[in-house]
Amino acid sequence: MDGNGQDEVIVNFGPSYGIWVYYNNASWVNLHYLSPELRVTGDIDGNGLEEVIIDFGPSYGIWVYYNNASWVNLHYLSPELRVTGDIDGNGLEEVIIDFGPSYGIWVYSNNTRWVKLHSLSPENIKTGDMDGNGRGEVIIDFGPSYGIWVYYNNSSWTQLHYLSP
Ligand SMILES: [Ca+2]
Ligand SMILES: [Ca+2]
Ligand SMILES: [Ca+2]
Ligand SMILES: [Ca+2]
Repeated sequence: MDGNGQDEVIVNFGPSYGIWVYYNNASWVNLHYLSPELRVTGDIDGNGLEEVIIDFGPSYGIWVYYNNASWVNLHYLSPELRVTGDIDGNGLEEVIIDFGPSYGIWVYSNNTRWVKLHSLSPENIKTGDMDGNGRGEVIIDFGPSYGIWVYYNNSSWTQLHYLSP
């Protein structure tokens, strides 16, 4: 989170204590008094410091803690699933969010704009650069009716398996 080469540990201690960060293998700092529902990290503005992306639930929506410094509201909805990954390979990580059956999957691309990825709400999402070209794949389990699909290199869909794992 502070870009010094030592990873922080982010811990949700529940409603009584909120969320805390163990910085640089040395000290605890309270990040927020609320106990969030879900969180991920990723460098979404590409400056070398990891952002913390937190879903505070239906009352608050999703917030980003940018560069170990400031909170910004990313979306008023509370998502069902989300992951990060640099799917266009430009050094800024995208945030990929399942907003549920009414909205489908959206990508917050390069810290600037929302792009719809798919109208279905999946069972699970992962990211990883499967073909090693620097652009991340999005691996999605769409459930028993559709199986697993991969969105390759920010450009094309391929079915990976007909079964839903
Ligand atoms: Ca650190
Ligand atoms: Ca950053
Ligand atoms: Ca990117
Ligand atoms: Ca790739």
